[in-house]
Amino acid sequence: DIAGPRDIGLLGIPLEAGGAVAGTLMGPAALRTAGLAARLTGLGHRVHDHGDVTPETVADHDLPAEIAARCRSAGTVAGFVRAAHERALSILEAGQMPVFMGGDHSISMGTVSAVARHCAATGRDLVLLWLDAHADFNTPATSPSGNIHGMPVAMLCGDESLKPLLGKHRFPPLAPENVHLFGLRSIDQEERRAIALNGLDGIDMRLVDEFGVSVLLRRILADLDPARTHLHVSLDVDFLDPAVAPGAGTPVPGGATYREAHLVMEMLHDSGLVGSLDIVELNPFLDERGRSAVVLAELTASLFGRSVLDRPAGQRGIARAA
Ligand code: 5AB
Ligand code: MN
Ligand code: MN
Ligand code: MN
Repeated sequence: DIAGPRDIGLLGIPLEAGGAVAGTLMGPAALRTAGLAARLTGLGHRVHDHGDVTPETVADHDLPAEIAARCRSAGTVAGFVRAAHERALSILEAGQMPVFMGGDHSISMGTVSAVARHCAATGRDLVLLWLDAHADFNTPATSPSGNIHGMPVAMLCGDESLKPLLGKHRFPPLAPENVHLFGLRSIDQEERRAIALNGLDGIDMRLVDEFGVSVLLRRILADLDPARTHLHVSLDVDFLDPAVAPGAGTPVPGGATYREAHLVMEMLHDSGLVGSLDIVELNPFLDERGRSAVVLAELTASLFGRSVLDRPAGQRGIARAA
């Protein structure tokens, strides 16, 4: 039953080297302080907090010259990505539903690649919902900033130049048609070309304004077979409007409202498709009195079944009906 209790595995990945603004290393601590675990146990779930990952030590010069030269702090990022990948895999293998607490968005190179491995081993199709103002589809060759948190989607879709960040680990790259970028409002020129070329599904804020989040999300969910699909949700704090969540290092105006974001989470819960979640880019140093951390904890609770009123099964099904 999609409304039933689950075993949830929390994992903190306190990485900030993938972005330009320091502070996301405090993300896991802020989410814990915002009461994430208690909110989930309050909904009847069992929560296992696995603590924070201990990064491996990787030197920049142990990485290919292209990465070391064009990406900021590549060794540090690689160390976290590899450790996150291993820890993620063991949480998945233990049968828990992982909630990965970043850390900047480069942690997803480790978490989602582990989910992809797990899906391949268990015969399920991985679909990625990327809730973000940005596409994060840059590569070392196209990135205007050299910040690795702008590159995880390219890496997960199989970009060869980024593969070495994961070290010895191998994973099946995501099919671009199974990647849904949702909330877009800031894309770089070459990135935009690459998205079209590779056939990713991009949903920008113009579409959200014209059709609303519910129609657009339903269109994605309606195509997915619940028996086969593992949906991974990667929630970047800058998906939200900066007025709702100021704790973001790369804020972009015109983001999702509090209510739009909650509706997305509620519909995702009702779909019964979600198998794993990243909560990333929260920068408590830029936040206002913990507001953004609390919003993210509340959104996570909605994803795990919090609702204002009980919803009869028939009404829940609306979320996936075409
Ligand atoms: B985030 C930018 N496209 O590549 C780049 O916050 C920003 O994880 C990336 O979405 C933002 O540096 C990365 C300009
Ligand atoms: Mn991002
Ligand atoms: Mn972003
Ligand atoms: Mn960011």
